[in-house]
Amino acid sequence: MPLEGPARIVSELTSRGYNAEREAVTKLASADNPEATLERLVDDLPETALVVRTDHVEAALSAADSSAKPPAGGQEPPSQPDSEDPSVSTGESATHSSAVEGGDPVETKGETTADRSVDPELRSLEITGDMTGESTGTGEYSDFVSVFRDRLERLGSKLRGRVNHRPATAIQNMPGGSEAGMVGLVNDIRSTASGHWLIELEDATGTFPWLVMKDREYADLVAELLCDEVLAMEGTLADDSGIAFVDSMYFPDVPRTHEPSTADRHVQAALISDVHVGSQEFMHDAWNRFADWLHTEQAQHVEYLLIAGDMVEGVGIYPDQDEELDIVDIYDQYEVFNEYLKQVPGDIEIVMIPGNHDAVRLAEPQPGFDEDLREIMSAHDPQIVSNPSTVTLEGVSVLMYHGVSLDEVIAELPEEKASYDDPHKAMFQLLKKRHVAPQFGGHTRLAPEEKDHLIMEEVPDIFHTGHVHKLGFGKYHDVLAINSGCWQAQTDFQKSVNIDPDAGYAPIVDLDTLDVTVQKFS
Ligand code: D5M
Ligand code: FE
Ligand code: ZN
Repeated sequence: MPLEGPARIVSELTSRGYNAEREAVTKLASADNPEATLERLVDDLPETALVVRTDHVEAALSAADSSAKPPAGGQEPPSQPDSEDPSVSTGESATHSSAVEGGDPVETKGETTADRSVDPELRSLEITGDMTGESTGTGEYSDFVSVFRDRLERLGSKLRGRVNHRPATAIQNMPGGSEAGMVGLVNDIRSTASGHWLIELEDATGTFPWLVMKDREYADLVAELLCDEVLAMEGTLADDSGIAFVDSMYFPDVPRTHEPSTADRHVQAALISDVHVGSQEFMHDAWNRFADWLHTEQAQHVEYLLIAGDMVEGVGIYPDQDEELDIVDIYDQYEVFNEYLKQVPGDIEIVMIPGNHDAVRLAEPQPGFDEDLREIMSAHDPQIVSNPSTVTLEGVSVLMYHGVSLDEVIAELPEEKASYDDPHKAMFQLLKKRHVAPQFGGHTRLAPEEKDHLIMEEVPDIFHTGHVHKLGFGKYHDVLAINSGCWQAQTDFQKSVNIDPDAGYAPIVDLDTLDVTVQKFS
């Protein structure tokens, strides 16, 4: 196959040390013989040239022998190292010239645009909540105390105005039969012999038990509770003041009046995650098609690309994972990931956070990649920030979180409230709790810090997660929740537990309307 996809042309040019104007790439892609044109162009480029411009392509085109036939080619992806060769080292891939052979057919011809004019002046991108370099944790027990104290303080402040609350120890001393209220962390959830629910709330002074009667309207909400989340309860004290009967329950929640912000112009963001480069199941063909599509007219308004973790497959993440590794060295995995990233148009702004497969600490919050990894992934000068972080694109705030806690929410809550098939519903629960990872101690590891970085202090306009490898989106009190699928086909483990991943999709959000369209590349 000829070198026809714009992404492959970009890859080939960068592998030879050149950047290229978008229009130049488009012109090359639509040449009769892009391969020969590229060779001629590179031969004729002035020695000092760093950027391939349209006029360079035009000169090469007019000189080219238009009768040259493209060579027959295989089906292998081009500029990337052969995915079936585990010994590949990515440092070499940069000088690989196989980009001119092979390549799968992507129908971008005729769709490409010569005038994808992007005005960088119109853009704005602001990061908040990036804790990279700000970790205060010493690993001491006292840090766990302070992170939970901070959680209770800050999420509690969203509830204290709504209930007439008292400290746990004061409630114990109130006369039996009085009305009481409390703001606390859920310490324990138990069912009683008679089918009622006993919920122990904890605050800075101690704990107090609250009883939800099984026939009360609030009983249904008990199924949504997770340990360590912050909520408020109101109710009536029993005669001996040793317990209270719950009349109402309040969550920090997203106010119903929340009105999301939107961009002032028609501009789009592609939201993806879980690329898993280095896995045998990484879908390079789908990625190539995605990257090619980004160069087309149809994608001309996509100016931002957000990647919510699991760039690479990593090593030693799960037992027996190495049997499915294509690239065994973690740094090589990032090198190859960077090659794939290079296929993305150079004028798209990229923001990325790490996930549980990435080479940063597993405990959340996870700081952004270290200097060595940033260096490796420098192709696009991406914004590399912590998991979680908020990025505000032209006024639209996007809370990015990898999503490990979603496994927990899905495991603990009933099917209709959270499931792998509807991952956004699990995200709704996190929004309601105003915390990306409420429950401590299961899948989700929490780094002891002075501050709880996992609280949703502000309501985001968009909440973007990944991790569960399922695509799903929906609105909760007007917040758009998107879980973005993956680029990894089903693994043996996923087969064994019946997880059927949504691989090779890119949800695209209109930042001016918050509408979503899904592009399929698999
Ligand atoms: O996670 C992808 C999804 O699959 C996520 O829901 C966890 C689950 N998963 C995948 N492999 C395992 C193993 N070995 N044990 C438990 N859960 C697993 P990802 O972060 O991409 O691995
Ligand atoms: Fe993943
Ligand atoms: Zn993950």
